[in-house]
Amino acid sequence: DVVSLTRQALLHNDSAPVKLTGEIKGLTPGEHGFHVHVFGDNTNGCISAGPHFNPYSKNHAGPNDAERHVGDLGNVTAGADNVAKIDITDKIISLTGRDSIIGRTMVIHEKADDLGKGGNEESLKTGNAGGRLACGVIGITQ
Ligand SMILES: [Cu+2]
Ligand SMILES: [Zn+2]
Repeated sequence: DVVSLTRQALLHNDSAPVKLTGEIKGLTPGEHGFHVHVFGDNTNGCISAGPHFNPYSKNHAGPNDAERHVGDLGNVTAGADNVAKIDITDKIISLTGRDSIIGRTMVIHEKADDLGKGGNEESLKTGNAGGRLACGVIGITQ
C-alpha cells in the first residue's frame, strides 16, 4: 500500500552507489519485481510510468548483470507479515546526470522478476514481473 523510500548518495559524484531503504506493506509473501520506470507520471495509474528506465537501449536483466536497464533493481521479498524491507545499494542508478532517477517512478510488481533469464521475449523487456501493484514518483523532500 504505502511506498516509503529514503535515498542517500554515499558520495556526491555520478558513479557513487545509491542506497535505497524503506518498506513496502500490503504485499503477498514472496518476491516482487522492483524497478525504476522512465516517466514520473502516474496520471492514469502506474501504467503512465512507461517502461523500465533504459537510457542505453539494453535488454532487461538483474541488478548484478553487466548489461541491464539502469532501472533494473531486481526483486524485493515480502515476508509472512506482507512487508518487504528495502535495503538496496546500487552502483548503476544515480541521483545526477544521465542515469539520474530523480523525477522518475519506482514500481513494485505483482510477480517475481525473472531477471532476463525467462527464455522468452518478454523476459528481456520486463522480466515477466506482471502487473504494477503500486508506484510513486521519486522526488526530493528537503
Ligand atoms: Cu517494473
Ligand atoms: Zn528492466
